[in-house]
Amino acid sequence: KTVSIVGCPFSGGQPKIGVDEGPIHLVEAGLVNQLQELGWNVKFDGHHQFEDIKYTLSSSSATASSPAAGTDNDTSTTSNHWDPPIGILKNPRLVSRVCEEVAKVVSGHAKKGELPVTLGGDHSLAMGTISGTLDAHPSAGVIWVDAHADINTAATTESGNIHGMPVSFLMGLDGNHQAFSDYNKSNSPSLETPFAWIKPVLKPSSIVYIGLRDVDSGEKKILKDNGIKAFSMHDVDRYGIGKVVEMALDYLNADNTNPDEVRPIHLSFDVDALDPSVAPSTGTPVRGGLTFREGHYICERIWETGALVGLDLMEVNPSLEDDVSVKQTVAVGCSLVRAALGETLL
Ligand code: DIR
Ligand code: MN
Ligand code: MN
Ligand code: MN
Repeated sequence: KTVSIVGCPFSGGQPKIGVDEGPIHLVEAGLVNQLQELGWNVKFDGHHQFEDIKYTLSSSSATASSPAAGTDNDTSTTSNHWDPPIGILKNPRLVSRVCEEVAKVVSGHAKKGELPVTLGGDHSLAMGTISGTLDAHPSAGVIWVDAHADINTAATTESGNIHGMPVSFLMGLDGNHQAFSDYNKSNSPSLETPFAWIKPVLKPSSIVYIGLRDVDSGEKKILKDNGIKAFSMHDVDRYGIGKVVEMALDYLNADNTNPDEVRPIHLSFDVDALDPSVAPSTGTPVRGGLTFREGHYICERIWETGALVGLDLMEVNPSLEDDVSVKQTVAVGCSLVRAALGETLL
């Protein structure tokens, strides 16, 4: 059994610098050794730098139009002159190309029978990881653990931050196509959406959410209209985490295309699903989240199914909050990964 660590120091899907250091801190905290101690053969040959992508984009930018400054006033990231916003989507070309590369890397590992563990970096990366998983395991279902639904389209996003949108692209939702064709109607030259490479591989019935508590009104409508299964923190309170995870697994397995085997599962874990008292160093903390044990229970129970084929651990930002908080958040990140990879309490 081999796990491949896919380190993705990338922050382009949101405006706060530092989330790109998440994977570096997770590895420096000893994650590779910890997984070896669990009996895994661990492949890790350094973090992906994506420099070639930035270079290609910046050197082909002679035709790019007016350099647009970032519109956030609370943050430090402004958009690159070679990747101006499309509508209000920030860093669209960079995010898209990075995810395209991540998709190839993840799919390559998965097809060799390895378990890809992607360390973010911001959650826009899941466009890559889930595209990669579904390329290798087309019948896989997704469990998305997050405070947020990350399903805004280009038509509904209020922030323009693509880490709030990956699920909509994976599903090929109409709002994205509509927004790009509207954009092209009012802009010349018109441009092809840089997201054209993403195949709409994720059916609305192939994902289930756990931990939601900060969902935009446009996203609520998308979840309703598409009949997407979601367990909010309200449901965690009502049923307890044990029942919620069973319902989530039953839901995905009821839709299994091959009823003779357990359905493969990709777990995409945004560390902000945890309560900020447990994981403070993250870009968009929301009160009222999962406890330390609830987060770990989800990982342990999914491991127990034997069906895990892909794992993401996203949005650890070591530049936010004090040193103690950073240590705590990095440690809980490592410990969630261990729990998903078979660490037991007894
Ligand atoms: C918000 C926040 N729904 C957005 N999303 C976050 O920007 O679309 N996702 N923080 O992780
Ligand atoms: Mn650092
Ligand atoms: Mn997220
Ligand atoms: Mn989130």
